[in-house]
Amino acid sequence: MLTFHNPPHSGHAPVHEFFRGERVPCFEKPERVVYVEEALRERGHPLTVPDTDASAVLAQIHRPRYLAFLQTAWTQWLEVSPGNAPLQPFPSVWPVRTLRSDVEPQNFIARLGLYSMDNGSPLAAGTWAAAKAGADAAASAARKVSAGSRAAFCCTRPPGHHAGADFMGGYCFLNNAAVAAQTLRNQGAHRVAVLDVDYHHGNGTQSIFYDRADVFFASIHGDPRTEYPFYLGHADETGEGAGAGFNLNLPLAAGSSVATWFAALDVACQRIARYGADALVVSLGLDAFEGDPISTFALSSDDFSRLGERLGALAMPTVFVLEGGYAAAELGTNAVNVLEGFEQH
Ligand code: OKP
Ligand code: ZN
Repeated sequence: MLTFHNPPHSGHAPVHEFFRGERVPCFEKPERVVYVEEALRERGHPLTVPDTDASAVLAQIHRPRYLAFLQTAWTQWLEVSPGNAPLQPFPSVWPVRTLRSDVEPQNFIARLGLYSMDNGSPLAAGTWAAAKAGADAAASAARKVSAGSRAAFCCTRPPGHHAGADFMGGYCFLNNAAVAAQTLRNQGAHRVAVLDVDYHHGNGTQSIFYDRADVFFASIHGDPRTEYPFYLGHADETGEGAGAGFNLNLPLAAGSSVATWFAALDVACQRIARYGADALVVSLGLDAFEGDPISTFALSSDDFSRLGERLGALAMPTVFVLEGGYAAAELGTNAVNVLEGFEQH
């Protein structure tokens, strides 16, 4: 399968995140895509560097002041103090209900909180370059698919589906799936479906397209009553305004069986077929895997082949975008199993 990667991803290498009050090594680490790249090469899928600048489409997806902040965030952090270079900034204050988010504070950590949904999206020196190159890959893949390729895969990190129009969250900074969907629209697709199979609900993608009828969003994920991102992803979120009826959430109880997961996949695929999309974007998180350290679903490596086959049966031009998946050594097998299962159709 045609695959784009983003070599600058390696410059996004924060050291630690917070977990149960402790600092622990980052789950979302460069080795993740190194394993996927190895499996792709071994199994005969060459890697291509992006050839499209996503800047214009990023301006359609994200708010200007958020893009301006993210692009210079690390420089701003060093301007607070040059001694900050080896340190990771984390937000500690957020504009929740009754607080104002229209005025940008001058304090850097307060600005970081304004543009974050959690303290789980550590920044590093190369975060912007990595995220931008990932968005370039998503735009490149969508252009290729618009031009007639059956499918393309973005083997990129950091992931994107938790990032909203003006905030980062859950290791995500720029919403690559939204960039791919919007690029497909810009290139002439009338309707685009986004299917998010990551263990965690794609709150950013949902929110970006919530009031739009031209992009249908469907997601299978751990029930947000117990699973991250907690504050979005419930079954009663069906879209609003022009987008009413064009959002489908299929939350599953933590610990749900593989059979339950594939039944939900079938519901999502039937709705996507009925929607009549011209193209599909798959937010391909691999953390529904039985060996994943931060999820509770139980898909095996063979089940990822079945997932690919089911998606291939939709017979739609498709852009795959890598999202989560933290059993790093197995990510290559599981990702390529999806792609090769897809290609069987
Ligand atoms: C991102 B993606 C563990 C905290 C977990 C939130 C999970 C983000 C998942 N230390 N942080 O959807 O895979
Ligand atoms: Zn996830």
